This record gives sequence, structure tokens and C-alpha cells, in this order.
Amino acid sequence: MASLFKEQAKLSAYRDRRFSGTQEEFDEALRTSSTVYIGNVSFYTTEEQIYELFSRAGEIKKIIMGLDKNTKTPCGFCFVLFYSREDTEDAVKYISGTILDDRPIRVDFDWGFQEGRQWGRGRSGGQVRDEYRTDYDPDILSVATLCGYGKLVQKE
Ligand code: GTA
Repeated sequence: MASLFKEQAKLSAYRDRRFSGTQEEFDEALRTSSTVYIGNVSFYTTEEQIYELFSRAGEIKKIIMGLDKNTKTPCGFCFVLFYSREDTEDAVKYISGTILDDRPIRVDFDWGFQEGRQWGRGRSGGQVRDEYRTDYDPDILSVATLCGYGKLVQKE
């Protein structure tokens, strides 16, 4: 299975702007690392749920929950570190798109976890993409518009 993925030029549409190396080094890291990024995770999904789902792909070394840098609470993403590259590829291939806590999660190859990457990089503390959300969510109240668009205050 590893050779199948090697044939593909681009393993991820995402490019981490904080990766300090060249594009070639980034691509090589994506091809060889045993880390996946999980996006679109519910804020209520626990590490135990992530463990249960992803251990179907293989033995897990570590899970790092993505946290809002201000509140230190889960903010919709995590990293799963596997022992084997083959299990990493299986996670992307078979688990991406799975519904977890009513949300289709996205499993992406990742260049490797480093301290600091667990924090949301958005100005509000959460993920950057949440700040560009335009869809209406009745459970979310925006301070700026007071009409439910965006994510500045979440009613819980
Ligand atoms: N492997 O897809 C990913 C991924 N994402 C989205 C985040 N991380 C990812 N890793 C992999 N694949 O460690 C990692 C980051 C970091 C942690 C938190 O998760 O490497 P973040 O989501 O808070 O911030 O990261 P990040 O990734 O630096 O944000 P970025 O790249 O600016 O934008 C994320 C998304 O927001 C974009 O893909 C886009 O959908 C949206 N976005 C950004 N800017 C705009 C804009 N101006 N207009 C509209 N949409 C925008």
C-alpha cells in the first residue's frame, strides 16, 4: 500500500505556513511521517472516542487534542501519531469522512507534530478556518453581528 501513496504527487492540499523547510522537504515529510491531522471534530469529542475510532487503523502512539489557546478547551482538531506508516495511510484512506459525533471528520496526512502545534492559530484562540465561516449556525451567537454568523461567542 505504501507504494500506491508514493505515486501520488500531492498527499495533502494543506500547506503549513509555519513549516520552516522547502516544499520538497514538506512533501517528503508528508510521505514518510506517521502522523495524521483530524479536522472538523466536534468540540465535545473526547480523546477516548478518537482513540477508539483510530485504533481500528492500527496501534496508536499518542493523541494530541487541538486546543483553543485562550480557553485551553478542544477547538475542533487533533493529531494522531501511529507507530507505522502503513497504519497512517489506512487512517487517511478508510477513516476520513467517517461521522463522529454527527460530524464528517477529515483525516489528512501531516508533516509531524511539534510542541505548539496543538494550539488554534486564530485570533480568537480557536482555528483559523472558524473565523471565515459564513454558514448560519443557530447555536452560535456572534458578538459582531448578533445574528448568528461567525464564531466569537459560542452558547453552551
Ligand atoms: N495536516 O488541513 C490541515 C490542517 N489545518 C487546517 C490545520 N492544521 C492542519 N494540519 C494538516 N492539515 O498545527 C494544523 C496546523 C496547526 C493546527 C491549528 O492544525 O498546522 P489552524 O487551523 O488554527 O491554523 O491550525 P492554520 O492551519 O495555520 O490556518 P490556515 O492555514 O491559515 O487556514 C486554515 C483554513 O482556513 C484554510 O485551509 C482555509 O480553509 C481557511 N482560510 C484561511 N484564510 C482564509 C481566508 N482569508 N479566507 C477564507 N478562508 C480562509
